[in-house]
Amino acid sequence: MTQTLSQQEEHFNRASASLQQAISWYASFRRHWNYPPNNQLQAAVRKDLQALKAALDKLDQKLIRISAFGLVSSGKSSVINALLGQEVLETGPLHGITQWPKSLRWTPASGKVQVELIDTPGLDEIEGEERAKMSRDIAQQSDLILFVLTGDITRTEYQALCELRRSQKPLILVFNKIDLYPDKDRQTIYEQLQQQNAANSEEDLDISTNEIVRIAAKPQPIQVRIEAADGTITTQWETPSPQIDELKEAILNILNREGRSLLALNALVQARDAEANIAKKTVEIREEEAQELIWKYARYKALAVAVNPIALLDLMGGIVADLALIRALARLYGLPITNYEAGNLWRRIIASSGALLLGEVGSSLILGVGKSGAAISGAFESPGTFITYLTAASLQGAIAGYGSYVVGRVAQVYLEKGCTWGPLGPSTVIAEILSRVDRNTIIYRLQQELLNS
Ligand SMILES: Nc1nc2c(ncn2[C@@H]2O[C@H](COP(=O)(O)OP(=O)(O)OP(=O)(O)O)[C@@H](O)[C@H]2O)c(=O)[nH]1
Ligand SMILES: [Mg+2]
Repeated sequence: MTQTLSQQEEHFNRASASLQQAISWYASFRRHWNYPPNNQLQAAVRKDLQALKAALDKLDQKLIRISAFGLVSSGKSSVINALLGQEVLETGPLHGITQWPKSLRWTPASGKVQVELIDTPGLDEIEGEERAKMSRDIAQQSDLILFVLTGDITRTEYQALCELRRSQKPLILVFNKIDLYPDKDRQTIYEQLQQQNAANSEEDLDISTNEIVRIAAKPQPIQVRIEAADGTITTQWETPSPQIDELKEAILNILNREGRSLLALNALVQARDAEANIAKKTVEIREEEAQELIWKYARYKALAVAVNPIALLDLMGGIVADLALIRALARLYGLPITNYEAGNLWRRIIASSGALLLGEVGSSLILGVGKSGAAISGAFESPGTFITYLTAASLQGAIAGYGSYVVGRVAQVYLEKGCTWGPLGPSTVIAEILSRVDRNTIIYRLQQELLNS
């Protein structure tokens, strides 16, 4: 338990540190964001920057979001009222009482975290895509999902549940209105779910018995017979008190066991998504400038390599040019990148693209020597040797330029996807790039341009 607690603490602190870093990073990112100033870009990422801040605020406040989903009239609002211990939300037998998501604060008995309970409209209330999007958004922002059902699970519920399951959030299946089916125990419910699973071969819900709770959030009044001392019998309607303990216990268990880690994880996921969005929009909006930049560096490098007769200088100059290109791209995107990071990125690009860029290095040496040889033997003395020189030089230049082009494209995608330095490694990026880039065309283009210049 202590172990878990300290682990939770560690997750929490790491998440907090990571989010703080991201925010200070993007704060300066915004200040340096004038390359030249781009209002369109600033407007495009404003929401993501806010999301980043909101994620940190939520983490700081130790605020856990629990949302209730289910079909209309399954008792979602009643469940939240029962947890709060007061009738705050409107409930009723008519379909569609709750029309918009509503959130309420709840301080559970443990008092360690604050909870925000989110009530949602019935999943079958709002139509189609809009419904799906709303529940996806809310689920995405939640740390724990309560799925409220009554008795047998319907096909619509099953599908909605599968979709919510995909959000990878902890989930509790809340079987409400148990006063109407008191004999159905947890095991029976579980077995019925298994049958549904078997009938739906495409997707497996993978629910365990301890994710199932049985409650009566707002039991119907029952008729009570009262026998007076004189023997007269009267009947009276009495409303039993809600049975909500199983759910409270399940929630508290989850909060104690993994509340802080859940918080940390969700904050990180939100931050990652926000950062990925920022990077994506930045790259999109800067695409044309980036293309120009990459092309410019590729051309310079190709030209420099082609005219320079010394092989070793080719290589060194090439590396310097690639590093400069990586830095220029990072600057264009407003991503802080140090020399060290640029060097690292370059090395990783070279390592991952292996054969391709080794070809550049290899040809640089071979052709470079050929070029040097041609230079020494007086390439400019006869038109024949000069043409040999020019062909070797332009081919080598083209390959070098192509290398730059690849480095540029890879760096571009890497800066976009890897700016969160997430799990997406450069090898994946390389494969992606190389599947898109037509090597021959670029070499051809560079060669043509060199020969024409
Ligand atoms: N018998 C019984 N009825 C319940 C229970 N909980 C809620 N109800 C009734 O079910 C009906 C719907 O409850 P709500 O809480 O409004 O359901 P909801 O899911 O929020 O419904 P919408 O907002 O319309 O989607 C109301 O008439 C409640 O009184 C329960 O535990 N037992
Ligand atoms: Mg409701």
